[in-house]
Amino acid sequence: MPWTDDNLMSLQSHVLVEERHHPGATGDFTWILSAISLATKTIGNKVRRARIEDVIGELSEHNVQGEQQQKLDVISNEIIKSCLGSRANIGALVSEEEETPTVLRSHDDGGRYAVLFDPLDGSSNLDVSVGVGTIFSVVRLGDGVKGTPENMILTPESKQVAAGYVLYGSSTVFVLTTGQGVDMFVLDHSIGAFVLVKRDLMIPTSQKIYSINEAYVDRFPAGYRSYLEWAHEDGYSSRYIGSMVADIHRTLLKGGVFIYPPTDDRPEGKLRYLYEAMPMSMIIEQAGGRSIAGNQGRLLDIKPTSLHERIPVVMGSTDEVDHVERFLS
Ligand code: AHM
Ligand code: MG
Repeated sequence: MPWTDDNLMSLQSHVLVEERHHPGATGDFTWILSAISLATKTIGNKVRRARIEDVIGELSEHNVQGEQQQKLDVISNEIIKSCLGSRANIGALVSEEEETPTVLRSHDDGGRYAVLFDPLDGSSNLDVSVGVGTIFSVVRLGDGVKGTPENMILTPESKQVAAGYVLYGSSTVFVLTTGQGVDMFVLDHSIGAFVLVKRDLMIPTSQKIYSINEAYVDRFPAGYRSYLEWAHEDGYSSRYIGSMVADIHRTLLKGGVFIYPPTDDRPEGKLRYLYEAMPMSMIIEQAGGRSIAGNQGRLLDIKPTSLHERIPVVMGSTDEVDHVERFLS
């Protein structure tokens, strides 16, 4: 029976169907995404029970970025590593929370992919039950590229081939791109599966909404301040949750622009290239939007030189990104 919008389709079966359309497909994605699906269901369960299990709050440790780690950051990181660690085609796991990648196997031993992830983005919002999320990126490692895992991931021969996020909000939403558009799934708790709710999601081309931490305005470069003045006069509305996954999810569905600029104290911005900016840019572009690194042009054209690099971010509806860019150039 051909697929229609009325068919019930799980994340796993959706990926299997997509792979069938690619001659030579090896089932790699099915294998990796089923592990991500298991990990995020487990993390979602922890997030919902966090108060009850008393895992809200900070640890005494700081992560590699010097930021205070939350208990659930560490728990989520371990859950992802334990679910993905057994997948035979993954060579390395790279987490925002850890300084060095976890190397699982060499390319020669079948480790053809690296999975990069921010296990629990926005975790400082957990104690007030605001939506938080997991962001991930799947990178196909370049054939024959040798060296440290860092070199193998950052070399131009290695390519991001899939990206997604899971938002633990009023519903648990899985948004995925494998480079053929963006699909959205929602966790049906009664059957324990992510089910497809929307194929080929497209971001509206314009919407007068900006999403930025405006309290830092005095520390932004002049172009961002001028943009905000223009947007005030032009009747824009502001929406900022302070949890990137939730802010991007709203931007994807409703349109607008999400901005995290450089500031005087953080000249590179706050968001991490590999774990936040790169996967979200792929999703936004696949949904027909734009993503730029402030005044440095298309974000995905910039090649990072280290794993934990930060980058300014302007992404969302094409017209809205164009407006911001006008003031930055
Ligand atoms: P985190 O990875 O430490 O949670 O930080 C990233 C979060 C993003 O979710 C969010 O967009 C941003 O920090 C908010 O930062 P700010 O509080 O400076 O506005
Ligand atoms: Mg984060």
